[in-house]
Amino acid sequence: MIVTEQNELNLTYKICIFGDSGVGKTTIVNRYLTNNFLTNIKSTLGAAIHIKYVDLDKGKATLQVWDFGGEEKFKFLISSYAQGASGGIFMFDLTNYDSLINVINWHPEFRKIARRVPLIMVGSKLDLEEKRICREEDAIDIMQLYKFHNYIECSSKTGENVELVFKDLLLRILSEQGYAQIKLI
Ligand SMILES: Nc1nc2c(ncn2[C@@H]2O[C@H](COP(=O)(O)OP(=O)(O)O)[C@@H](O)[C@H]2O)c(=O)[nH]1
Ligand SMILES: [Mg+2]
Repeated sequence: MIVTEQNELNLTYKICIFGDSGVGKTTIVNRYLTNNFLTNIKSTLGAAIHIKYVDLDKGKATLQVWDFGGEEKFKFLISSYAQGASGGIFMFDLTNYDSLINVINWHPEFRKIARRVPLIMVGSKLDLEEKRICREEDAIDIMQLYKFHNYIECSSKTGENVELVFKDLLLRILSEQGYAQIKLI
């Protein structure tokens, strides 16, 4: 934590996004950062790191958003990426049941390193209603069983709940770090 001369907080947090290739990790980060919807993004190699500044009532938070390349062959890198993480987003595609099951497979690696940090589960592509396969009840069961802190469904195409995903996680991180009274503006 850094307190500036004006007595304002400047908090920096690392947030990691995991999930199968194609669930929409890079797209949600782009939507959150730029408010654009991108198609045909190349599969992310390793991880890409993005920065987002969020205004707080008593200063600002700098979010380092780590977009993890979701391919199986990069799974061994999870533990190194998890180092120093303040929170995690585990994403699956509501139209792809395997991607939901893989949330269960991905998260123990992360938990080993970042034990107590808030983790939220995110169901993506909410706009593809007619192709939806994963039921909300199934996702909530997994959330409860594996002790995720929340479950949110969103669409990077329409933008629905995209801000909420990051706000919810940031508020949980702030609370975990002893800043429960801080508000986002
Ligand atoms: N319809 C729809 N397509 C999406 C959404 N989010 C991502 N996509 C598409 O899904 C594909 C994979 O997205 P990408 O962000 O590259 O997935 P990643 O491998 O998890 O980073 C791309 O063609 C995106 O345009 C969404 O909310 N709705
Ligand atoms: Mg990607």
